Amino acid sequence: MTMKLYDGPPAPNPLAVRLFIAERGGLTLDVVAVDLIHLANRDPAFVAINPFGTLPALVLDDGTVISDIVAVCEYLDEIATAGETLIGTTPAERALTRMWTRRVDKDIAQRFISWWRGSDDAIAFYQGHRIPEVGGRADNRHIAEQHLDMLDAHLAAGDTAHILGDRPLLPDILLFSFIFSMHAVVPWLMNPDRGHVTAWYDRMQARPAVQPSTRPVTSIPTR
Ligand SMILES: N[C@@H](CCC(=O)N[C@@H](CS)C(=O)NCC(=O)O)C(=O)O
Repeated sequence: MTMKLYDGPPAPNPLAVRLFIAERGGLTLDVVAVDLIHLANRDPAFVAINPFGTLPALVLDDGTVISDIVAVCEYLDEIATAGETLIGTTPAERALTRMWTRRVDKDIAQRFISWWRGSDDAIAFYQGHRIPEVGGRADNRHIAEQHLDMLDAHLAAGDTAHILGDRPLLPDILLFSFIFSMHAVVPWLMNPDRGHVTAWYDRMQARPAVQPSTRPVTSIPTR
């Protein structure tokens, strides 16, 4: 029996995990695609697996369920049998990765996701499943934009291709996946005035792992 990843293309959280797996290498998983567009993830059969009803969810050989993408990625990073860590090799590297992962997730990605969840389209889509996030939309946008500006300044100051150096790590993968999946419905997200963020996004998009990760797969073999 191998681990099973319950996946939900084309949404941002599942994409982040697929892209992480592709960039990390050294992992073997079965992938079960759940029809998120028709909210099959809210059916009793899936809620019995992940009581939160969200995707993705990683089910380990002993039945343990991990359903938060940062926890899933950190777990996979530790068990991979080849490739290079995307978290860090020293305590300081790991601390910086976790610091930036938390920043880009909490202050950028979750802010624009909350902004979108307050839109009429999202409210209609999630009706009965998620509490509509109609309050604080302007603040969510403001905070996301402020932190995108700070990321732009960080990329400019560091003169590095990615958030923590020349290689994309978990914070790059997480933020890229969210922007890639959502920028069409969050029109203020990719402001050309943030030239360093735009250049970073383009570099991420050009990576060979991106295109295959955006398509549904049924298994992810060892590399
Ligand atoms: N904290 C969870 C959030 C996962 C999440 O919200 N996934 C979205 C897809 S991007 C989802 O399942 N949406 C469908 C729903 O809530 O019914 C994680 O990190 O994996």
